[in-house]
Amino acid sequence: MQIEKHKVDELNHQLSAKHTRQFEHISTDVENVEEVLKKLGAFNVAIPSWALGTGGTRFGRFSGGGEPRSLEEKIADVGVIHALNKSSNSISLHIPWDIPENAAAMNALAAQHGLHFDAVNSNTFQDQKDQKLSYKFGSLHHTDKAVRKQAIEHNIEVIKYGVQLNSKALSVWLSDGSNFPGQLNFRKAFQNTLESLQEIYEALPDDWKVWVEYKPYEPNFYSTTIGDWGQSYLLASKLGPKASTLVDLGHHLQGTNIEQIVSILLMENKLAGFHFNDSKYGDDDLTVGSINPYQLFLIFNELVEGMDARGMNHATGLGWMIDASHNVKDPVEDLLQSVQAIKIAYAQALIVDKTALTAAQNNNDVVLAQEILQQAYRTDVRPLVAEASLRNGGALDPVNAYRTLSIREHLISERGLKTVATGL
Ligand code: PSV
Ligand code: MN
Ligand code: MN
Repeated sequence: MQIEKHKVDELNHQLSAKHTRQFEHISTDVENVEEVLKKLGAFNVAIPSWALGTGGTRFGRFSGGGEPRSLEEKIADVGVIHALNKSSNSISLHIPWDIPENAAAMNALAAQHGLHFDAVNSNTFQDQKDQKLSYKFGSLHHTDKAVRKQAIEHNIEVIKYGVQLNSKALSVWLSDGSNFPGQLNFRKAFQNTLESLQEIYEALPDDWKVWVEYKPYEPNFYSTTIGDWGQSYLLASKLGPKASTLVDLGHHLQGTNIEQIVSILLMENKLAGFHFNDSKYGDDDLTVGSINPYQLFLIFNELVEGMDARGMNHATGLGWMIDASHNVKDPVEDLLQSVQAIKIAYAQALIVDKTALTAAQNNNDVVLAQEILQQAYRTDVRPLVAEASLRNGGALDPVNAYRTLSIREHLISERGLKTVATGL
Protein backbone atom coordinates (compact mmCIF):
# COMPACT_ATOMS: atom_id res chain seq x y z
CA MET A 1 0.00 0.00 0.00
CA GLN A 2 1.43 3.36 -1.00
CA ILE A 3 -0.19 6.72 -0.19
CA GLU A 4 -0.79 8.98 -3.14
CA LYS A 5 0.68 12.40 -2.59
CA HIS A 6 -2.25 14.27 -4.16
CA LYS A 7 -4.59 12.80 -1.52
CA VAL A 8 -2.42 14.20 1.27
CA ASP A 9 -2.30 17.53 -0.58
CA GLU A 10 -6.11 17.60 -0.81
CA LEU A 11 -6.46 17.04 2.93
CA ASN A 12 -3.88 19.74 3.62
CA HIS A 13 -5.81 22.08 1.40
CA GLN A 14 -8.95 21.54 3.49
CA LEU A 15 -7.01 22.49 6.65
CA SER A 16 -4.99 25.24 5.09
CA ALA A 17 -6.97 28.35 6.19
CA LYS A 18 -6.89 27.35 9.85
CA HIS A 19 -3.26 26.31 9.65
CA THR A 20 -2.15 29.54 8.00
CA ARG A 21 -3.87 31.57 10.71
CA GLN A 22 -2.24 29.58 13.49
CA PHE A 23 1.17 29.55 11.83
CA GLU A 24 1.14 33.30 11.26
CA HIS A 25 0.20 33.81 14.87
CA ILE A 26 3.12 31.82 16.27
CA SER A 27 5.53 33.27 13.68
CA THR A 28 5.07 36.71 15.19
CA ASP A 29 6.15 35.44 18.61
CA VAL A 30 8.98 33.06 17.75
CA GLU A 31 12.11 34.84 16.60
CA ASN A 32 13.92 31.92 14.99
CA VAL A 33 10.98 30.41 13.08
CA GLU A 34 12.89 29.57 9.90
CA GLU A 35 15.73 27.93 11.83
CA VAL A 36 13.23 25.87 13.86
CA LEU A 37 11.42 24.78 10.69
CA LYS A 38 14.67 23.76 9.04
CA LYS A 39 15.70 21.68 12.03
CA LEU A 40 12.26 20.09 12.40
CA GLY A 41 12.25 19.29 8.69
CA ALA A 42 15.59 17.49 8.93
CA PHE A 43 14.62 15.49 12.01
CA ASN A 44 13.68 11.82 11.68
CA VAL A 45 12.84 9.12 14.20
CA ALA A 46 13.35 5.44 13.32
CA ILE A 47 10.48 2.97 13.63
CA PRO A 48 11.27 -0.46 15.10
CA SER A 49 10.10 -3.44 13.10
CA TRP A 50 8.54 -4.95 16.24
CA ALA A 51 6.21 -2.03 16.91
CA LEU A 52 3.99 -2.43 13.86
CA GLY A 53 1.75 -5.10 15.31
CA THR A 54 -0.39 -4.93 18.44
CA GLY A 55 1.55 -5.91 21.52
CA GLY A 56 0.10 -7.53 24.56
CA THR A 57 0.82 -8.66 28.06
CA ARG A 58 1.19 -12.09 29.59
CA PHE A 59 -2.55 -11.87 30.30
CA GLY A 60 -3.56 -11.65 26.72
CA ARG A 61 -3.09 -10.19 23.31
CA PHE A 62 -5.80 -8.59 21.24
CA SER A 63 -4.61 -8.45 17.67
CA GLY A 64 -5.80 -5.73 15.38
CA GLY A 65 -6.68 -6.31 11.76
CA GLY A 66 -4.39 -5.86 8.79
CA GLU A 67 -1.20 -6.34 10.78
CA PRO A 68 1.94 -6.83 8.70
CA ARG A 69 2.66 -10.52 8.10
CA SER A 70 6.16 -10.13 6.71
CA LEU A 71 9.11 -7.80 6.68
CA GLU A 72 7.93 -6.49 3.32
CA GLU A 73 4.60 -5.47 4.88
CA LYS A 74 6.37 -3.88 7.85
CA ILE A 75 8.43 -1.79 5.45
CA ALA A 76 5.17 -0.79 3.74
CA ASP A 77 3.70 0.30 7.09
CA VAL A 78 6.72 2.44 7.89
CA GLY A 79 6.33 3.83 4.37
CA VAL A 80 2.78 4.89 5.30
CA ILE A 81 4.01 6.60 8.47
CA HIS A 82 6.76 8.40 6.58
CA ALA A 83 4.49 9.48 3.75
CA LEU A 84 2.23 11.14 6.32
CA ASN A 85 4.72 12.69 8.72
CA LYS A 86 7.92 12.89 6.60
CA SER A 87 9.85 12.23 9.80
CA SER A 88 10.22 8.46 9.95
CA ASN A 89 12.60 7.62 7.15
CA SER A 90 14.14 4.49 8.66
CA ILE A 91 13.32 1.12 10.14
CA SER A 92 15.21 -0.74 12.82
CA LEU A 93 15.23 -4.55 12.67
CA HIS A 94 15.18 -6.97 15.55
CA ILE A 95 16.90 -10.19 14.57
CA PRO A 96 15.72 -12.95 14.46
CA TRP A 97 12.19 -11.52 14.72
CA ASP A 98 12.74 -10.05 11.27
CA ILE A 99 15.39 -11.73 9.18
CA PRO A 100 16.18 -9.96 5.90
CA GLU A 101 16.60 -13.12 3.77
CA ASN A 102 17.15 -11.06 0.64
CA ALA A 103 18.87 -7.88 1.77
CA ALA A 104 19.21 -6.37 -1.71
CA ALA A 105 15.46 -6.72 -2.28
CA MET A 106 14.72 -5.24 1.17
CA ASN A 107 17.00 -2.27 0.49
CA ALA A 108 15.28 -1.68 -2.84
CA LEU A 109 11.81 -1.95 -1.31
CA ALA A 110 12.76 0.40 1.53
CA ALA A 111 14.16 2.91 -0.97
CA GLN A 112 10.87 2.83 -2.91
CA HIS A 113 9.22 4.17 0.24
CA GLY A 114 12.01 6.71 0.86
CA LEU A 115 13.35 4.61 3.73
CA HIS A 116 16.63 3.07 4.84
CA PHE A 117 17.64 0.73 7.67
CA ASP A 118 18.63 2.07 11.07
CA ALA A 119 20.46 0.17 13.83
CA VAL A 120 20.08 -3.62 13.97
CA ASN A 121 19.05 -5.18 17.29
CA SER A 122 20.31 -8.54 18.52
CA ASN A 123 18.22 -10.88 20.64
CA THR A 124 19.73 -13.18 23.23
CA PHE A 125 16.84 -12.83 25.67
CA GLN A 126 14.79 -15.66 24.19
CA ASP A 127 15.60 -19.16 23.06
CA GLN A 128 14.97 -19.63 19.37
CA LYS A 129 13.78 -22.81 17.70
CA ASP A 130 16.73 -25.18 17.05
CA GLN A 131 19.02 -23.16 19.31
CA LYS A 132 21.66 -25.42 20.89
CA LEU A 133 22.14 -23.82 24.31
CA SER A 134 19.61 -21.99 26.47
CA TYR A 135 19.64 -18.36 27.63
CA LYS A 136 17.60 -19.21 30.69
CA PHE A 137 20.45 -18.01 32.91
CA GLY A 138 21.70 -15.27 30.65
CA SER A 139 23.74 -14.84 27.51
CA LEU A 140 26.84 -12.60 27.36
CA HIS A 141 27.27 -12.84 31.14
CA HIS A 142 26.66 -16.61 31.38
CA THR A 143 28.79 -18.77 33.67
CA ASP A 144 29.28 -21.23 30.77
CA LYS A 145 31.69 -20.04 28.10
CA ALA A 146 29.89 -22.07 25.44
CA VAL A 147 26.66 -20.09 26.00
CA ARG A 148 28.58 -16.82 25.88
CA LYS A 149 30.19 -17.93 22.62
CA GLN A 150 26.80 -18.74 21.09
CA ALA A 151 25.50 -15.29 22.07
CA ILE A 152 28.63 -13.57 20.72
CA GLU A 153 28.23 -15.40 17.42
CA HIS A 154 24.60 -14.33 17.20
CA ASN A 155 25.63 -10.68 17.62
CA ILE A 156 28.28 -11.06 14.93
CA GLU A 157 25.69 -12.59 12.63
CA VAL A 158 23.40 -9.61 13.30
CA ILE A 159 26.23 -7.26 12.32
CA LYS A 160 26.59 -9.22 9.06
CA TYR A 161 22.90 -8.76 8.29
CA GLY A 162 23.24 -5.10 9.18
CA VAL A 163 26.16 -4.61 6.81
CA GLN A 164 24.02 -5.91 3.94
CA LEU A 165 21.30 -3.42 4.92
CA ASN A 166 23.72 -0.48 5.21
CA SER A 167 22.97 -0.16 8.91
CA LYS A 168 25.69 1.51 10.92
CA ALA A 169 25.04 0.36 14.48
CA LEU A 170 24.38 -2.72 16.54
CA SER A 171 22.02 -2.17 19.43
CA VAL A 172 22.43 -4.61 22.31
CA TRP A 173 19.93 -5.12 25.08
CA LEU A 174 20.53 -8.03 27.45
CA SER A 175 18.04 -9.47 29.87
CA ASP A 176 20.96 -11.04 31.75
CA GLY A 177 20.57 -10.81 35.48
CA SER A 178 19.43 -12.80 38.48
CA ASN A 179 16.14 -13.42 40.23
CA PHE A 180 17.38 -14.10 43.75
CA PRO A 181 20.18 -12.93 46.03
CA GLY A 182 23.11 -15.31 45.87
CA GLN A 183 22.27 -16.56 42.38
CA LEU A 184 25.00 -14.56 40.71
CA ASN A 185 28.49 -13.30 41.31
CA PHE A 186 28.04 -9.69 40.16
CA ARG A 187 31.74 -9.13 39.48
CA LYS A 188 32.14 -12.23 37.35
CA ALA A 189 28.89 -11.52 35.50
CA PHE A 190 30.11 -8.02 34.65
CA GLN A 191 33.56 -9.28 33.58
CA ASN A 192 32.02 -11.96 31.36
CA THR A 193 29.73 -9.36 29.78
CA LEU A 194 32.68 -7.07 29.12
CA GLU A 195 34.77 -9.84 27.55
CA SER A 196 31.86 -10.96 25.38
CA LEU A 197 31.17 -7.39 24.25
CA GLN A 198 34.88 -6.97 23.49
CA GLU A 199 34.68 -9.86 21.02
CA ILE A 200 31.59 -8.33 19.42
CA TYR A 201 33.32 -4.93 19.34
CA GLU A 202 36.23 -6.50 17.45
CA ALA A 203 33.81 -7.64 14.75
CA LEU A 204 32.41 -4.14 14.14
CA PRO A 205 33.23 -2.60 10.75
CA ASP A 206 35.26 0.63 10.93
CA ASP A 207 32.29 2.94 10.47
CA TRP A 208 30.02 1.06 12.90
CA LYS A 209 28.97 1.69 16.50
CA VAL A 210 27.69 -0.53 19.27
CA TRP A 211 24.96 0.85 21.53
CA VAL A 212 24.66 -0.63 24.99
CA GLU A 213 21.15 -0.39 26.41
CA TYR A 214 20.48 -0.60 30.16
CA LYS A 215 17.38 -1.52 32.13
CA PRO A 216 16.93 -1.86 35.91
CA TYR A 217 14.64 -4.88 36.11
CA GLU A 218 12.43 -7.24 34.10
CA PRO A 219 12.60 -10.04 33.18
CA ASN A 220 14.94 -10.52 36.14
CA PHE A 221 13.65 -9.17 39.43
CA TYR A 222 16.68 -9.10 41.69
CA SER A 223 19.59 -7.86 39.57
CA THR A 224 20.26 -6.90 35.97
CA THR A 225 23.84 -7.08 34.78
CA ILE A 226 23.54 -3.89 32.72
CA GLY A 227 21.02 -2.32 35.08
CA ASP A 228 21.73 1.38 34.85
CA TRP A 229 23.60 4.03 32.94
CA GLY A 230 26.64 3.67 35.20
CA GLN A 231 27.11 0.04 34.26
CA SER A 232 26.47 0.75 30.59
CA TYR A 233 28.84 3.73 30.65
CA LEU A 234 31.54 1.65 32.31
CA LEU A 235 31.24 -1.03 29.64
CA ALA A 236 31.15 1.55 26.83
CA SER A 237 34.23 3.30 28.23
CA LYS A 238 36.20 0.09 28.52
CA LEU A 239 35.14 -1.03 25.05
CA GLY A 240 36.33 2.09 23.23
CA PRO A 241 35.16 4.96 21.03
CA LYS A 242 32.72 2.94 18.95
CA ALA A 243 30.69 2.04 22.04
CA SER A 244 28.18 4.26 23.80
CA THR A 245 25.15 4.17 26.07
CA LEU A 246 21.61 3.92 24.75
CA VAL A 247 18.86 5.53 26.82
CA ASP A 248 15.44 3.89 26.71
CA LEU A 249 13.11 6.27 28.53
CA GLY A 250 11.18 3.42 30.16
CA HIS A 251 14.29 1.86 31.67
CA HIS A 252 14.53 3.95 34.82
CA LEU A 253 13.24 3.65 38.33
CA GLN A 254 10.50 6.11 39.19
CA GLY A 255 11.68 9.63 39.81
CA THR A 256 15.02 9.20 38.03
CA ASN A 257 16.26 12.45 36.55
CA ILE A 258 16.71 11.20 32.98
CA GLU A 259 17.53 14.64 31.58
CA GLN A 260 20.54 14.88 33.88
CA ILE A 261 21.80 11.45 32.77
CA VAL A 262 21.39 12.54 29.15
CA SER A 263 23.28 15.75 29.75
CA ILE A 264 26.29 14.03 31.33
CA LEU A 265 26.48 11.22 28.75
CA LEU A 266 26.31 13.77 25.95
CA MET A 267 29.05 15.84 27.54
CA GLU A 268 31.25 12.72 27.69
CA ASN A 269 30.51 11.79 24.07
CA LYS A 270 28.99 8.55 25.29
CA LEU A 271 25.34 9.09 24.46
CA ALA A 272 24.29 6.72 21.66
CA GLY A 273 20.72 7.81 21.33
CA PHE A 274 17.21 6.94 22.46
CA HIS A 275 14.46 4.45 22.60
CA PHE A 276 11.49 6.76 23.07
CA ASN A 277 8.35 5.75 24.93
CA ASP A 278 6.45 6.89 28.00
CA SER A 279 5.51 5.23 31.24
CA LYS A 280 3.65 5.63 34.48
CA TYR A 281 4.86 2.62 36.44
CA GLY A 282 7.78 0.87 34.78
CA ASP A 283 8.81 -0.16 31.29
CA ASP A 284 5.25 0.47 30.12
CA ASP A 285 6.18 1.26 26.50
CA LEU A 286 3.31 3.73 26.19
CA THR A 287 2.92 6.37 23.49
CA VAL A 288 5.65 8.99 23.71
CA GLY A 289 4.41 12.11 25.49
CA SER A 290 1.20 10.49 26.73
CA ILE A 291 2.11 10.55 30.42
CA ASN A 292 4.95 12.96 31.03
CA PRO A 293 5.49 15.38 28.14
CA TYR A 294 7.28 17.87 30.42
CA GLN A 295 10.03 15.35 31.07
CA LEU A 296 10.35 14.79 27.33
CA PHE A 297 10.72 18.54 26.82
CA LEU A 298 13.36 18.76 29.56
CA ILE A 299 15.30 15.94 27.90
CA PHE A 300 15.18 17.76 24.57
CA ASN A 301 16.21 20.96 26.27
CA GLU A 302 19.39 19.20 27.47
CA LEU A 303 19.90 17.62 24.07
CA VAL A 304 19.67 20.89 22.16
CA GLU A 305 21.92 22.67 24.66
CA GLY A 306 24.45 19.84 24.80
CA MET A 307 24.54 19.12 21.07
CA ASP A 308 24.94 22.79 20.26
CA ALA A 309 27.76 23.06 22.79
CA ARG A 310 29.53 20.22 20.99
CA GLY A 311 28.66 21.46 17.49
CA MET A 312 26.69 18.31 16.69
CA ASN A 313 24.12 17.94 13.95
CA HIS A 314 20.80 17.38 15.73
CA ALA A 315 19.37 15.16 13.04
CA THR A 316 22.31 12.80 12.56
CA GLY A 317 24.39 13.13 15.70
CA LEU A 318 22.45 10.56 17.75
CA GLY A 319 20.23 7.54 17.20
CA TRP A 320 16.53 8.41 17.49
CA MET A 321 14.09 5.55 17.70
CA ILE A 322 10.71 4.66 19.15
CA ASP A 323 10.46 1.55 21.31
CA ALA A 324 6.83 1.12 22.24
CA SER A 325 4.13 -1.48 22.44
CA HIS A 326 0.51 -0.92 21.53
CA ASN A 327 -1.93 -3.05 23.40
CA VAL A 328 -5.18 -1.28 22.61
CA LYS A 329 -4.37 1.15 19.81
CA ASP A 330 -3.77 0.88 16.10
CA PRO A 331 0.06 0.68 16.08
CA VAL A 332 0.40 3.02 13.10
CA GLU A 333 -1.73 5.69 14.79
CA ASP A 334 0.24 5.26 18.00
CA LEU A 335 3.55 5.64 16.15
CA LEU A 336 2.28 8.75 14.38
CA GLN A 337 1.28 10.21 17.76
CA SER A 338 4.69 9.34 19.21
CA VAL A 339 6.66 11.01 16.44
CA GLN A 340 4.46 14.11 16.73
CA ALA A 341 5.09 14.22 20.49
CA ILE A 342 8.84 14.02 19.91
CA LYS A 343 8.75 16.81 17.34
CA ILE A 344 6.66 18.99 19.67
CA ALA A 345 9.16 18.52 22.51
CA TYR A 346 12.04 19.20 20.12
CA ALA A 347 10.38 22.38 18.77
CA GLN A 348 9.72 23.61 22.31
CA ALA A 349 13.38 23.04 23.20
CA LEU A 350 14.44 24.94 20.08
CA ILE A 351 12.52 28.04 21.15
CA VAL A 352 13.95 28.24 24.67
CA ASP A 353 15.59 31.64 25.16
CA LYS A 354 19.04 30.25 25.86
CA THR A 355 20.80 33.54 26.40
CA ALA A 356 18.24 34.58 28.99
CA LEU A 357 18.37 31.13 30.62
CA THR A 358 22.15 31.21 30.92
CA ALA A 359 21.96 34.69 32.49
CA ALA A 360 19.29 33.55 34.94
CA GLN A 361 21.39 30.50 35.85
CA ASN A 362 24.50 32.62 36.37
CA ASN A 363 22.54 34.97 38.61
CA ASN A 364 20.95 32.07 40.49
CA ASP A 365 17.59 33.53 39.56
CA VAL A 366 15.60 30.38 40.14
CA VAL A 367 12.21 31.90 39.41
CA LEU A 368 13.28 33.44 36.12
CA ALA A 369 15.01 30.23 34.99
CA GLN A 370 11.80 28.30 35.56
CA GLU A 371 9.73 30.99 33.82
CA ILE A 372 11.98 30.83 30.75
CA LEU A 373 11.72 27.05 30.43
CA GLN A 374 8.00 27.02 31.01
CA GLN A 375 7.44 29.87 28.59
CA ALA A 376 8.78 27.57 25.85
CA TYR A 377 7.01 24.48 27.16
CA ARG A 378 3.66 26.22 27.36
CA THR A 379 3.88 27.56 23.83
CA ASP A 380 1.66 25.68 21.43
CA VAL A 381 4.26 24.78 18.80
CA ARG A 382 1.98 22.45 16.84
CA PRO A 383 1.65 24.93 13.94
CA LEU A 384 5.47 24.82 13.60
CA VAL A 385 5.48 21.03 13.49
CA ALA A 386 2.62 21.09 10.97
CA GLU A 387 4.37 23.67 8.77
CA ALA A 388 7.60 21.64 8.75
CA SER A 389 5.65 18.57 7.68
CA LEU A 390 3.80 20.54 5.00
CA ARG A 391 7.04 21.91 3.55
CA ASN A 392 8.41 18.36 3.30
CA GLY A 393 5.29 17.13 1.50
CA GLY A 394 3.72 15.47 4.53
CA ALA A 395 0.33 15.89 6.17
CA LEU A 396 -0.58 18.86 8.37
CA ASP A 397 -2.34 16.43 10.69
CA PRO A 398 -0.96 12.89 10.16
CA VAL A 399 -3.41 10.98 12.42
CA ASN A 400 -6.37 12.74 10.86
CA ALA A 401 -5.01 11.97 7.38
CA TYR A 402 -4.50 8.31 8.27
CA ARG A 403 -8.11 8.06 9.40
CA THR A 404 -9.65 10.13 6.62
CA LEU A 405 -7.81 8.10 3.98
CA SER A 406 -9.08 4.88 5.66
CA ILE A 407 -5.59 3.36 5.62
CA ARG A 408 -6.35 0.66 8.19
CA GLU A 409 -9.43 -0.40 6.24
CA HIS A 410 -7.25 -0.72 3.12
CA LEU A 411 -4.69 -2.76 5.03
CA ILE A 412 -7.41 -5.06 6.36
CA SER A 413 -8.83 -5.64 2.90
CA GLU A 414 -5.32 -6.35 1.60
CA ARG A 415 -4.07 -8.55 4.44
CA GLY A 416 -7.17 -9.83 6.21
CA LEU A 417 -8.71 -9.19 9.59
CA LYS A 418 -7.00 -11.98 11.50
CA THR A 419 -3.31 -11.26 11.10
CA VAL A 420 -0.62 -11.40 13.73
CA ALA A 421 2.63 -9.52 13.31
CA THR A 422 5.90 -11.13 14.37
CA GLY A 423 7.91 -9.70 17.25
CA LEU A 424 6.62 -8.14 20.43
C1 PSV B 1 13.69 -4.19 26.43
O1 PSV B 1 12.69 -3.86 27.33
C2 PSV B 1 13.63 -3.36 25.17
O2 PSV B 1 13.45 -2.01 25.51
C3 PSV B 1 14.85 -3.55 24.32
O3 PSV B 1 15.16 -2.41 23.58
C4 PSV B 1 14.41 -4.62 23.40
O4 PSV B 1 15.20 -4.79 22.30
C5 PSV B 1 13.03 -4.11 23.09
O5 PSV B 1 12.55 -3.75 24.38
C6 PSV B 1 12.11 -5.01 22.39
O6 PSV B 1 11.29 -5.71 23.22
MN1 MN C 1 14.44 -0.44 24.31
MN1 MN D 1 12.04 -1.74 27.19
